Amino acid sequence: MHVTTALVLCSTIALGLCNECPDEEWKRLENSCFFFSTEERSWTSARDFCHRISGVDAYLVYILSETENDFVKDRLNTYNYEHFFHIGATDTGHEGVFSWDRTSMSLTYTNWSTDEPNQAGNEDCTEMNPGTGTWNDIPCSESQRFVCRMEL
Ligand SMILES: [Ca+2]
Ligand SMILES: [Ca+2]
Repeated sequence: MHVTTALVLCSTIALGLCNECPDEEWKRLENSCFFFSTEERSWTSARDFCHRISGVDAYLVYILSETENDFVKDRLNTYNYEHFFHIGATDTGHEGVFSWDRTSMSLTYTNWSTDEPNQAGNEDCTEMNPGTGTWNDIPCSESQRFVCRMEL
């Protein structure tokens, strides 16, 4: 079922019946659903895509714990694994202070690679290394695959 169709249906029936991810393209961890793209977009375009795909409340992935980071990393490994993926951390608002696209809140959990974030050139967005699960700041214009997340 198409994502939008599933969401429209869910919005019209009792809330408790919709306590599932939109479709098989979304992978579930506890009460969150994760979408792993196979296309590449800039960070900003990926963010907008995540907002649009849900129709309501999906964002570039935010990661709040090692468990969540491991879940995302393991999924990246099952999809493809030369590809690095955008995650939702950005410091466009305040250089050097990263926050999540979803909340605009500072990161409580981080898994930066050694010597990252390093703002090499002009790096205000963040990718995950699918092999290690570690993060690196990169230019927001870089085209990458990406991960969206929504709450149930
Ligand atoms: Ca930066
Ligand atoms: Ca960097």
